[in-house]
Amino acid sequence: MFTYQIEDNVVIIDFKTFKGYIRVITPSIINIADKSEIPSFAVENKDFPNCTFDVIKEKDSLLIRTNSLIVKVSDNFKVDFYNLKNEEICIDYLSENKKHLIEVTKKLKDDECIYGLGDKISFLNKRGYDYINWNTDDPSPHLETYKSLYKSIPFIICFNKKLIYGIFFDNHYKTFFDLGKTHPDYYSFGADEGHLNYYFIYGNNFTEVVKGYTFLTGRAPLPQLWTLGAHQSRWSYFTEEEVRDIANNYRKHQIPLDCIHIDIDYMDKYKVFTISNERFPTFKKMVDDLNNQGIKAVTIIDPGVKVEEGYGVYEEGIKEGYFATYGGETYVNAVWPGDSVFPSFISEKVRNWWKSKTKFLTDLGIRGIWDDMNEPASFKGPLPDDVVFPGDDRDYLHKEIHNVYGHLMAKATYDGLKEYDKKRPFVITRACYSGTQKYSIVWTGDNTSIWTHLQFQIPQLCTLGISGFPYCGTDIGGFGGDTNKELLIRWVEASCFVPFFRNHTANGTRRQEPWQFDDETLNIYRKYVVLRYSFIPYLYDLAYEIEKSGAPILRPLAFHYQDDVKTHNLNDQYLVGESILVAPIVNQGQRARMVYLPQGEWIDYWSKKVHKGDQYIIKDAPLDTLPIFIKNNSIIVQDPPYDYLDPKLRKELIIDIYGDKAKYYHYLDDGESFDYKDGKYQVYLFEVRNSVLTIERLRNNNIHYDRFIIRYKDQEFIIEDINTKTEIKL
Ligand code: MIG
Repeated sequence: MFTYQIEDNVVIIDFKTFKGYIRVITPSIINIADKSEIPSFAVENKDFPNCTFDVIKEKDSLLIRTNSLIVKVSDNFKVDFYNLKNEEICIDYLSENKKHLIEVTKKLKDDECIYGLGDKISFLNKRGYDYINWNTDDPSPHLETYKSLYKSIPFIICFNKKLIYGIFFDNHYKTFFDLGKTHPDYYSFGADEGHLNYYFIYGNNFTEVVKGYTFLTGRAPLPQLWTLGAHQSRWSYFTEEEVRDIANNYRKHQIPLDCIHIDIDYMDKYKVFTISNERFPTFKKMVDDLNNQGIKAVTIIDPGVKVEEGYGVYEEGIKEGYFATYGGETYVNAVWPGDSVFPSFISEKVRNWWKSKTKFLTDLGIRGIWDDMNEPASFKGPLPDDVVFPGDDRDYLHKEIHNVYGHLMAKATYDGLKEYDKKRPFVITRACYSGTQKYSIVWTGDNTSIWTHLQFQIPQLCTLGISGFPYCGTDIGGFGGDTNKELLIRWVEASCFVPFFRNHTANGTRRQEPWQFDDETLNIYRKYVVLRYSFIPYLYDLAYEIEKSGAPILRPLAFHYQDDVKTHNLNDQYLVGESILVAPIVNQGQRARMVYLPQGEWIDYWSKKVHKGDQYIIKDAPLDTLPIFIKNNSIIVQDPPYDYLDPKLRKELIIDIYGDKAKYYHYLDDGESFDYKDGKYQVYLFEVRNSVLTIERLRNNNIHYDRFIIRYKDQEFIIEDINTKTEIKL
């Protein structure tokens, strides 16, 4: 039998041979650990407010009771969770045959689903599969059989139609999740190094669990408005002329565009923070000209620094001891520049140095940085586990920081852009850990131009969203291999609402800019980019919401309809916020599909036909049609058409009313600076009731539109945005 003591919000339990620590973070978030202070890369802010709880000693167990949970602790550190009605939420199973040094096994209910784990290629429900978190760059086509991808996000959400909770296993060594594969009634997670350190996150619904997880690991900050626009990329646009040509073609074909990404070949011999003068003789002028066309430029940066005498970045790093070492020598592996060395981002000194380097790019007008290869990837075999990364306090081994290498690089990049670009930093990273969302958005790495990858985009992006990464996207059209007309069209349609919208493809593949096929492709491509731009205010409102609740932009249907089991395994539809349901075509040759409409009423965006929910319908979807449904009794805000997203041009807003009773908050700010943190933003309340629309500014300041265009049934009204509560008879 054990003894215990309470210190602030921690119950320390002495099991004689070891101690267990149960920290009550909030009434519904409990931390279970084998040590009192465990450093974390994900949970940066540990100043949790005090929270009251009772501890009751029973015969064989200890009950910790909060306002929403009962935690029951028994011998051998068995920890069970009950709600206040004494229903089992999550029950430990003390397994005799553990596979890992640290391992926790929990019971699964019959109808329980498991979502989560970030970018892994799979359907939404991962029950029955096992995974490994070890950031991996594997260039062959990613399939369901993959155990690891680029990202490590050791967070799962377990739910059935009544109960829901999350588990965040904050261990950044290699971690293992067996989600009912070995035994159908149990799941387990573990590691062979680091600590037992997990958080149990309870909630009444998905929203609360994701809110709890992002309360711990942080929320993706509000992005600049333009980053939600369309991006075009290719590995690579090799010359200045090629980049200009892309911009001109977009403008010529009247397809909105906000950003061009410049891949590795802009550098001189792949040396980071250099420019090839041969291929980009007037790089800055090119970037300025793009800016004048309303197009931002983003450059890729890899962590590997070329070994070359006389190359400043290399020489400085060597002189200061900033690179990883092995056997006392600087560790060398090969990446794009050939022999390369790896900055030790675990050191703040190194991060500050890297941060200072980003000025080279911002001085050239670059507005965002794309961090690639930061698993870290290497061409001459993986880095040995015991490569040393010098830190400020001690040395760290590769196996310890592998999964946070991308996280730390992204953080340094974020700090650089914040200081030199001065706007809300736009960083894109391939590798990351839980919590990286505070610094960077993500894309899913090297997918392939195959229908399977278009199909997986939906569960993959929905999963990233509920795992803390709302700003995510895949390479539209597919990266590896040649795309084709139909695949590209369906990919653009399926991505119409995807937060990070970028067409990108690999070196040597068929070109896939919108005009590379025929007029039909061009027209449909344009139709969906234009449509996306019209929904930008709605997406930006969701972005504002993310800072407050962590609720993602793309949501699996179970997010809002957990009590409806028909949503639990729905992998080919998603919600955008609460009011838009999208059901893309993700199969070749398909021209109609079944759509599940959950409870309520849903209005076909194209035909305006009203459908009852709680049923499956068949929707025709010729090549140019993306099935979109709007939840009845919603207000959808939209923009008039723009070629690019300049917040200064935004003078009018479209208020599109569906149904007769709706309430909607709309957010407006300068779209780029941090001024909103000082209160420089507006929130409007739009409300429809009894055939009257009320418009009200909730904040007393001078931030506003010039006019509103109101659409209701077949009517359209234009009214001025005035600073008093206005009532409009519909
Ligand atoms: O080894 O920079 O995922 O988006 O185009 C390939 C070239 C390196 C991998 C990235 C991809 C990028 C490519 N990079």
